Amino acid sequence: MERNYRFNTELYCITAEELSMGRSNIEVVREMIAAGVQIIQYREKDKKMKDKYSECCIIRKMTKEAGVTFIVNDDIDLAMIVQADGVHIGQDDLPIEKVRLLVGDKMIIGISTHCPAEAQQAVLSGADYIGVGPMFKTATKKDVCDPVGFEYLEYVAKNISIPFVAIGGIKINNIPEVMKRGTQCLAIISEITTASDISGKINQIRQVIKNSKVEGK
Ligand code: TZP
Ligand code: MG
Repeated sequence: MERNYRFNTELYCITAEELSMGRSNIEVVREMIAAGVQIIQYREKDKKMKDKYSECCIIRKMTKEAGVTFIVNDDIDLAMIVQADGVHIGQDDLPIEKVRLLVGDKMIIGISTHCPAEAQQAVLSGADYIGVGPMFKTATKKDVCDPVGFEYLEYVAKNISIPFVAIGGIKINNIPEVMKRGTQCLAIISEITTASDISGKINQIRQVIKNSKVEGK
């Protein structure tokens, strides 16, 4: 099933209002869109559902107008009701086959994975992409496990047929080592949301990604 989204992008941006230097999720998303980001995930652990709903309605409108893929983290109902392009779930959430029954054929389903067995299971279950991480220690996610190791990223790059994004503690200075392991797309939160100049930071990240690709050849 060919879903209507672009994964031929090297940067997957995720919101984190508590790490956004006083800016709202909406302001941060506006800057991400202005910088040309093609995939944005709404991730918000602390707000009430009705507030998440209001924000997602606005972000859905903004992303739709800009042709940006919009993914909602955790909340399948919220993703459906705001007509997001996709939902991102974790290993402890509903089984992907059941999520697919809810969201239908058109919606993207992404799932976080930490080892080869989880990646294989995600493919078998019909995930559209997987998250691979955390690559490094990160304070952004509260219940995070230890870094999964570059071997797992290399395993995914060699053996997994669906798109994947490396995530967790990715910063300007460690992008080259992650890119070297064969990832095409980086999911980054705090390095971008904490930047005083978000679009400047995104451009800098793009430049490092580009240079890493050249070095890796
Ligand atoms: N999943 C695995 S690590 C992580 C998530 C959501 C947090 C990534 O945030 P940061 O700030 O890029 O380390
Ligand atoms: Mg989750």
